[in-house]
Amino acid sequence: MLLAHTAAMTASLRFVQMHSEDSAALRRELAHGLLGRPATVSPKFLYDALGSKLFDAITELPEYYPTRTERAIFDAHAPAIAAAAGRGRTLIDLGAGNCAKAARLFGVLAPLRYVAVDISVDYLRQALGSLQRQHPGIEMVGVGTDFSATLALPPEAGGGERLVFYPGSSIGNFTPQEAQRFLQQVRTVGGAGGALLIGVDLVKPKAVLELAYDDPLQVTAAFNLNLLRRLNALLGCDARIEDFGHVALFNEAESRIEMHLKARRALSLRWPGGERHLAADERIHTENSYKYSVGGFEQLLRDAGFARTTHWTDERGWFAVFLAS
Ligand code: AVJ
Repeated sequence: MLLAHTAAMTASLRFVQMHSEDSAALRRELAHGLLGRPATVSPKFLYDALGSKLFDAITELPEYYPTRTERAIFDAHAPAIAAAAGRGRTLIDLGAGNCAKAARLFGVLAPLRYVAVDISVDYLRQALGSLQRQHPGIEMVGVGTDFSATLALPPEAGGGERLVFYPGSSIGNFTPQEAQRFLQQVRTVGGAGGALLIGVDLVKPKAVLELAYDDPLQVTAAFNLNLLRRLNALLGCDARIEDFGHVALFNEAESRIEMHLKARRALSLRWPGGERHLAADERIHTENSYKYSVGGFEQLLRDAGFARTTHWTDERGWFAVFLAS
């Protein structure tokens, strides 16, 4: 009896891997970026097993305010957010990772189905497995796909009224133009009656921003420098960590934090089939993290076709959670 019951409860957990990583394409992408002026490496390469752990450590730093500020907003306004977002929907979690942020909202949102989307389905297996045991009444689907290029979901994601959840201000990695395109795709995926619940980091004094991305413990420096290990592993490059320094600066004209890896001396990066010379102090641009005003992000949502928007923020106005439909 107990066994049969358990089997029935775990029957609603499925996994779908949509894209599988093509290592030749990744090598081409990395070489192309290194040969650019300036040299670039996409921030998506920050998140291997070690990089994901370093990012988790960043979220614990006193200087890195976004994660805990967003959590405080969700905690303070959970009933209002749930009332506006609607209960009993299909909750689609973009960049779900360990699924913890969405799980905290299960109580108030009471989703019928939870669709966790991340780049690797393997990363989702463990988190969804234990989550399903805690919430046997929620149908769960893990989807492995790189949604940063194009957002498309498999039929397993199911229908129903969809609430797309995109927390953490990951939208900041897109340029505003890319962000608008992405939000249009979210609107399409959400369908008629769909809604978006999204966390957005706001503009604030430069010193606060720069400390959040260049912490004294140097965890963010390690997170950034880890890209060199990725270059070596994926491209067969010969980068030496000790030859580079971490740079984080707020570009006010573009309203974005930029991360760079700066060569401490003139050097050449070599890999099978390619080479890139860097002068002393020349930089590899590794990440943009755009910061919005409330009005600026509302405009972006409208431009993407969302008619109705609401938002919640913290006392300092450092971070905002938007609901758009
Ligand atoms: C995961 C993209 C939201 O931009 O704040 C943290 C990544 N980079 N510290 C951010 C990041 C350096 C983070 N996002």
